Amino acid sequence: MTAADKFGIAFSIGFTVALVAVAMSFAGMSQTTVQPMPAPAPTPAPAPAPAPAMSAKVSIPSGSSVPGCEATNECYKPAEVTIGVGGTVTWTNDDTAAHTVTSGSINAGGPDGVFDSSIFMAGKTFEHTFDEAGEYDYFCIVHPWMTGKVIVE
Ligand SMILES: [Cu+2]
Repeated sequence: MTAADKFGIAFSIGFTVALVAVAMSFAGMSQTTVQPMPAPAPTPAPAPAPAPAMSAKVSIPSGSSVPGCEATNECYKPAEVTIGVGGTVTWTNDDTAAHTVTSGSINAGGPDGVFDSSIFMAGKTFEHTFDEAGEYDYFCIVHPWMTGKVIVE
């Protein structure tokens, strides 16, 4: 084997090693240059439930002193309101007769003492602030077919 042969073998081995090194470095590079997965589209945050109103108005409509309004649940309008804790409901007597807004149920023990307007006249208002969550039935002592409900949440 001549010196040139030895050189050729050495060169060939060296060249192969260099090729492998280059290939490995490419492989390494290809790993380090992999593009990160695109970030998933942000999921929109669920919309928070709308906060309940902190006040509501209820009318005692004309004619509610005569039975009949209960057929369509319109003795108080609206007959059911929802407010947040700490909210206030204002009732206005839009009838010509006197009425009450009395908490409780005429079919379940009558007045429960949570609130009571006592009799208030045409054109007057009564309001009550609700500091605890719950469902509050009420009625009119004078005209017990008149019923309504306040939901506090
Ligand atoms: Cu009444």
